[in-house]
Amino acid sequence: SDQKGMVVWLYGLSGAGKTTISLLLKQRLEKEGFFAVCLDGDELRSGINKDLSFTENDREENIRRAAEIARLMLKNNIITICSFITPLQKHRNLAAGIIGELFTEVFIECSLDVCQARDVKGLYKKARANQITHFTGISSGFETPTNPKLIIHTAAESPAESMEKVYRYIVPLLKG
Ligand code: GGZ
Repeated sequence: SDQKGMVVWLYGLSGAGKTTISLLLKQRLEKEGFFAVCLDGDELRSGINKDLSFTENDREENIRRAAEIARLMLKNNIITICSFITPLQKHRNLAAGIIGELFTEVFIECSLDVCQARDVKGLYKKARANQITHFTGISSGFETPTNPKLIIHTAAESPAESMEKVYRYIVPLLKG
Protein backbone atom coordinates (compact mmCIF):
# COMPACT_ATOMS: atom_id res chain seq x y z
CA SER A 1 0.00 0.00 0.00
CA ASP A 2 1.13 3.59 -0.54
CA GLN A 3 -0.22 4.80 2.78
CA LYS A 4 2.00 6.99 4.88
CA GLY A 5 2.28 6.24 8.56
CA MET A 6 1.43 8.59 11.36
CA VAL A 7 0.98 8.44 15.10
CA VAL A 8 -2.28 9.66 16.65
CA TRP A 9 -1.78 10.06 20.38
CA LEU A 10 -5.00 10.25 22.43
CA TYR A 11 -4.51 11.41 26.01
CA GLY A 12 -6.83 12.19 28.92
CA LEU A 13 -8.20 10.82 32.18
CA SER A 14 -9.17 7.19 32.80
CA GLY A 15 -12.74 6.83 31.60
CA ALA A 16 -12.61 9.83 29.27
CA GLY A 17 -13.15 7.60 26.23
CA LYS A 18 -9.69 7.16 24.71
CA THR A 19 -9.93 3.41 24.10
CA THR A 20 -13.45 3.60 22.67
CA ILE A 21 -12.49 6.37 20.26
CA SER A 22 -9.29 4.59 19.21
CA LEU A 23 -11.15 1.38 18.30
CA LEU A 24 -13.79 3.30 16.33
CA LEU A 25 -11.09 5.30 14.58
CA LYS A 26 -9.23 2.14 13.56
CA GLN A 27 -12.46 0.73 12.06
CA ARG A 28 -13.15 4.01 10.25
CA LEU A 29 -9.65 4.17 8.78
CA GLU A 30 -9.82 0.56 7.64
CA LYS A 31 -13.16 1.19 5.96
CA GLU A 32 -11.34 3.86 3.93
CA GLY A 33 -8.59 1.44 2.98
CA PHE A 34 -5.98 2.49 5.54
CA PHE A 35 -4.32 0.07 7.93
CA ALA A 36 -4.09 1.08 11.58
CA VAL A 37 -2.85 -0.44 14.81
CA CYS A 38 -4.03 0.46 18.32
CA LEU A 39 -1.64 0.69 21.27
CA ASP A 40 -3.52 1.01 24.55
CA GLY A 41 -2.19 1.73 28.04
CA ASP A 42 -4.27 -0.92 29.72
CA GLU A 43 -3.18 -3.56 27.18
CA LEU A 44 0.53 -2.72 27.22
CA ARG A 45 0.47 -2.71 30.99
CA SER A 46 -0.89 -6.26 31.10
CA GLY A 47 1.94 -7.50 28.88
CA ILE A 48 5.07 -5.76 27.67
CA ASN A 49 4.91 -3.14 30.45
CA LYS A 50 3.89 -5.51 33.24
CA ASP A 51 6.90 -4.43 35.29
CA LEU A 52 5.72 -0.82 35.51
CA SER A 53 3.67 0.87 38.25
CA PHE A 54 1.91 4.24 38.23
CA THR A 55 4.63 6.33 39.85
CA GLU A 56 5.75 9.34 37.84
CA ASN A 57 8.94 7.58 36.72
CA ASP A 58 7.16 4.40 35.69
CA ARG A 59 4.52 6.34 33.77
CA GLU A 60 7.36 8.06 31.94
CA GLU A 61 8.93 4.68 31.08
CA ASN A 62 5.51 3.38 29.99
CA ILE A 63 5.14 6.34 27.62
CA ARG A 64 8.72 6.02 26.39
CA ARG A 65 8.26 2.36 25.43
CA ALA A 66 4.91 3.01 23.78
CA ALA A 67 6.38 5.87 21.78
CA GLU A 68 9.34 3.72 20.71
CA ILE A 69 6.95 1.00 19.50
CA ALA A 70 4.93 3.62 17.62
CA ARG A 71 8.15 4.95 16.08
CA LEU A 72 8.96 1.48 14.73
CA MET A 73 5.43 1.20 13.33
CA LEU A 74 5.86 4.59 11.69
CA LYS A 75 9.02 3.40 9.93
CA ASN A 76 6.82 0.68 8.41
CA ASN A 77 4.21 3.19 7.18
CA ILE A 78 1.66 2.05 9.73
CA ILE A 79 -0.89 4.37 11.32
CA THR A 80 -0.70 3.89 15.07
CA ILE A 81 -3.44 5.10 17.40
CA CYS A 82 -2.05 5.36 20.93
CA SER A 83 -4.29 5.74 23.97
CA PHE A 84 -2.48 6.55 27.18
CA ILE A 85 -3.40 8.89 30.03
CA THR A 86 -0.07 10.67 29.43
CA PRO A 87 -0.76 12.82 32.50
CA LEU A 88 2.07 15.33 32.41
CA GLN A 89 3.19 17.78 29.74
CA LYS A 90 6.67 16.30 29.97
CA HIS A 91 5.22 12.88 29.03
CA ARG A 92 3.56 14.37 25.94
CA ASN A 93 6.81 16.13 25.02
CA LEU A 94 8.71 12.87 25.47
CA ALA A 95 6.41 11.02 23.05
CA ALA A 96 6.51 13.92 20.57
CA GLY A 97 10.30 13.94 20.67
CA ILE A 98 10.63 10.21 20.08
CA ILE A 99 8.14 10.15 17.22
CA GLY A 100 8.96 13.42 15.47
CA GLU A 101 6.92 15.38 12.94
CA LEU A 102 4.32 12.69 12.24
CA PHE A 103 3.13 12.83 15.86
CA THR A 104 -0.39 14.21 16.29
CA GLU A 105 -1.78 14.61 19.78
CA VAL A 106 -5.46 14.81 20.65
CA PHE A 107 -6.76 15.75 24.09
CA ILE A 108 -9.74 13.56 25.00
CA GLU A 109 -11.38 15.92 27.46
CA CYS A 110 -13.89 14.86 30.09
CA SER A 111 -14.27 16.30 33.58
CA LEU A 112 -13.14 14.28 36.55
CA ASP A 113 -16.74 14.41 37.85
CA VAL A 114 -18.09 12.78 34.69
CA CYS A 115 -15.30 10.18 34.58
CA GLN A 116 -16.05 9.29 38.19
CA ALA A 117 -19.77 9.10 37.51
CA ARG A 118 -19.11 6.77 34.57
CA ASP A 119 -16.59 4.69 36.55
CA VAL A 120 -16.87 1.91 33.97
CA LYS A 121 -14.35 -0.34 35.75
CA GLY A 122 -15.01 0.78 39.33
CA LEU A 123 -11.45 2.08 39.58
CA TYR A 124 -12.37 5.56 40.85
CA LYS A 125 -14.37 4.04 43.68
CA LYS A 126 -11.39 1.88 44.66
CA ALA A 127 -9.04 4.84 44.37
CA ARG A 128 -11.23 6.93 46.68
CA ALA A 129 -11.19 4.05 49.16
CA ASN A 130 -7.36 3.99 48.92
CA GLN A 131 -7.44 0.49 47.42
CA ILE A 132 -5.52 1.85 44.43
CA THR A 133 -2.68 4.33 44.97
CA HIS A 134 -1.36 6.95 42.55
CA PHE A 135 -4.69 7.09 40.72
CA THR A 136 -4.84 9.84 38.11
CA GLY A 137 -7.18 12.62 39.19
CA ILE A 138 -7.51 11.26 42.73
CA SER A 139 -4.05 10.70 44.15
CA SER A 140 -1.87 11.49 41.15
CA GLY A 141 -1.77 14.57 38.96
CA PHE A 142 -3.09 15.32 35.51
CA GLU A 143 -1.93 18.50 33.79
CA THR A 144 -4.68 19.98 31.66
CA PRO A 145 -3.03 21.15 28.44
CA THR A 146 -3.10 24.93 28.09
CA ASN A 147 -3.32 25.12 24.32
CA PRO A 148 -4.20 21.70 22.87
CA LYS A 149 -4.12 21.42 19.06
CA LEU A 150 -7.30 19.35 19.04
CA ILE A 151 -9.67 18.87 21.95
CA ILE A 152 -12.55 16.40 21.98
CA HIS A 153 -15.29 16.84 24.59
CA THR A 154 -16.64 13.36 25.16
CA ALA A 155 -19.30 14.34 27.69
CA ALA A 156 -21.03 16.46 25.05
CA GLU A 157 -21.29 13.99 22.15
CA SER A 158 -21.39 10.32 21.20
CA PRO A 159 -18.23 8.24 20.73
CA ALA A 160 -19.01 8.07 16.99
CA GLU A 161 -19.15 11.88 16.80
CA SER A 162 -15.91 12.20 18.74
CA MET A 163 -14.21 9.69 16.47
CA GLU A 164 -15.44 11.48 13.37
CA LYS A 165 -13.84 14.75 14.57
CA VAL A 166 -10.50 13.03 15.08
CA TYR A 167 -10.84 11.29 11.71
CA ARG A 168 -11.55 14.56 9.86
CA TYR A 169 -8.58 16.17 11.56
CA ILE A 170 -6.08 13.46 10.64
CA VAL A 171 -7.24 12.43 7.18
CA PRO A 172 -5.73 15.46 5.38
CA LEU A 173 -2.42 14.61 7.05
CA LEU A 174 -2.60 11.09 5.59
CA LYS A 175 -3.42 12.16 2.08
CA GLY A 176 -1.18 15.24 2.21
C1 GGZ B 1 -4.43 5.56 36.37
C2 GGZ B 1 -4.79 3.29 36.29
C3 GGZ B 1 -4.21 3.15 37.54
C4 GGZ B 1 -3.73 4.31 38.21
C5 GGZ B 1 -4.80 1.19 36.87
N1 GGZ B 1 -3.85 5.49 37.59
O1 GGZ B 1 -9.29 3.33 32.31
P1 GGZ B 1 -8.42 2.14 32.23
O2 GGZ B 1 -7.90 1.72 33.66
O3 GGZ B 1 -8.82 0.98 31.45
O4 GGZ B 1 -7.05 2.64 31.73
C6 GGZ B 1 -6.24 3.12 32.78
C7 GGZ B 1 -4.90 2.55 32.58
C8 GGZ B 1 -3.93 3.72 32.51
O5 GGZ B 1 -2.71 3.34 32.01
P2 GGZ B 1 -1.84 4.30 31.08
O6 GGZ B 1 -0.72 3.45 30.62
O7 GGZ B 1 -2.70 4.93 30.05
O8 GGZ B 1 -1.34 5.43 32.10
S1 GGZ B 1 -0.11 6.43 31.93
O9 GGZ B 1 -0.20 7.06 30.60
O10 GGZ B 1 -0.29 7.42 33.00
O11 GGZ B 1 1.13 5.66 32.10
C9 GGZ B 1 -6.79 2.50 34.08
C10 GGZ B 1 -5.69 1.62 34.60
O12 GGZ B 1 -4.60 1.70 33.66
N2 GGZ B 1 -5.15 2.05 35.88
N3 GGZ B 1 -4.23 1.82 37.89
N4 GGZ B 1 -3.18 4.24 39.42
N5 GGZ B 1 -4.91 4.50 35.70
